[in-house]
Amino acid sequence: ELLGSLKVNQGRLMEDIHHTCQWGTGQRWGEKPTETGMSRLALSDADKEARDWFVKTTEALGCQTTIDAMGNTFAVRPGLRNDKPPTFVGSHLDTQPTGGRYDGILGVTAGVEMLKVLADNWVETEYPVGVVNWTNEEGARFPISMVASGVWAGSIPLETAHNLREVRGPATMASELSRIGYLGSTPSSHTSIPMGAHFELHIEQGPLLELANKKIGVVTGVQAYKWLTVTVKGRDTHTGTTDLKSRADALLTASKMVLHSHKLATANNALASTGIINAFPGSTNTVPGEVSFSLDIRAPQDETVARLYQMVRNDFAKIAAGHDVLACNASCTPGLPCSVSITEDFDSPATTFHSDCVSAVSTAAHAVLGSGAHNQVMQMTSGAGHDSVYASKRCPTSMIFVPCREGVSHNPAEFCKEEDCALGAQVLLQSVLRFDRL
Ligand code: HGY
Ligand code: MN
Ligand code: MN
Ligand code: MN
Repeated sequence: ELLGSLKVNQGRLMEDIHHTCQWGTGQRWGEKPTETGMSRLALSDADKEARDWFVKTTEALGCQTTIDAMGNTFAVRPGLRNDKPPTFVGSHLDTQPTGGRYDGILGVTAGVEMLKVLADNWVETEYPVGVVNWTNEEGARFPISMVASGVWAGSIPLETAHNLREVRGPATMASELSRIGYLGSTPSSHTSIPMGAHFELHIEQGPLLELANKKIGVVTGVQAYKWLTVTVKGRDTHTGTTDLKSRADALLTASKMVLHSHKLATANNALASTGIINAFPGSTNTVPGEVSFSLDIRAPQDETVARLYQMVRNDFAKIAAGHDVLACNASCTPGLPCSVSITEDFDSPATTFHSDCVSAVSTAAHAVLGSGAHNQVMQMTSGAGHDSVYASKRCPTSMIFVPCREGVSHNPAEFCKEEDCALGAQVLLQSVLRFDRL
């Protein structure tokens, strides 16, 4: 019937992706731009440009846009009836400092493409549909990932998010939101901006679809993850006059902790990653007296993350106190004890998406792929966090994955084939239209 015949326009979708990527090409924290990479940090000038494009484009497509107190931007296209909250498509326009062109960007531009298809075909949906650009999904510049959808869902206090300082400078989210003109007056809350459902198209960012030779991932949930900041304190001393046993070397101690967290993750079928490490004072000839580092721990089950967190707390205290947890004192000189403190920056329990949305995606994928669907579609959970995690706390939610080359993401080499972008957008469009009918 009509809805099934609606087709996304692949060329137009790719044009929007590459057009919007002119803002933030590959500036690695100030390094030289690269031709394909992206560095569109949340609330940067480049992010403002992309946001302005989103508002202008969706308003030209007949949407009413609302900006909330976290800069989340909701574009809503009215339906024939408006006595039900909109079915939303959402994702994010901010990227990692050395990211790619598809993570987040594909989801938002596919939402815009959905609006274009509806407009081209004069379709009037039963209920309103919407597209949302969530602020700072990455948590790269302001170190809580999915923070703005977290505020909208009522899981993160607005104050905490507004006062969040950027990892490499003095700006806060509130100061940057107002600087770029996206500190909206509408409260950032699901009660002010309710959603009937939330669908998100995203690249998988891992290798599973490609390895299984599948085209569409029907995402049933997201694994659990927790972000910690570990601070180790020792004593600044002279590198030329302090012998090894008299040092309280904070960086050496922190390095043992990073290695140990990897051993714990290996033993518990989990992931542990350190992406940021700062050594003070940061001088070649001063043994560092203070080090802080990030620790991102993830696992499919909450209890595994909780168990790992407990082991990290226990074992890091022992390592700081000088206990030979890593059994390396036989070959290296144990120094003086350090102290350690661990702050929990973020915690996202494992998420299960709603079966009615998962089945809307699955039905749409089979309708789009036709007879070949059974060996091109697979159900899976997400290793990466997404705004759909928080959306799912307040409305039926599911996600659609498409493969990306070698599963590489958070890297300028991130790549998704044009036909896969379009296929994902087609399944997204059909998922929304089917859900609109439910
Ligand atoms: O960290 C994540 O998984 C997501 O990219 N914010
Ligand atoms: Mn993303
Ligand atoms: Mn990402
Ligand atoms: Mn000196």
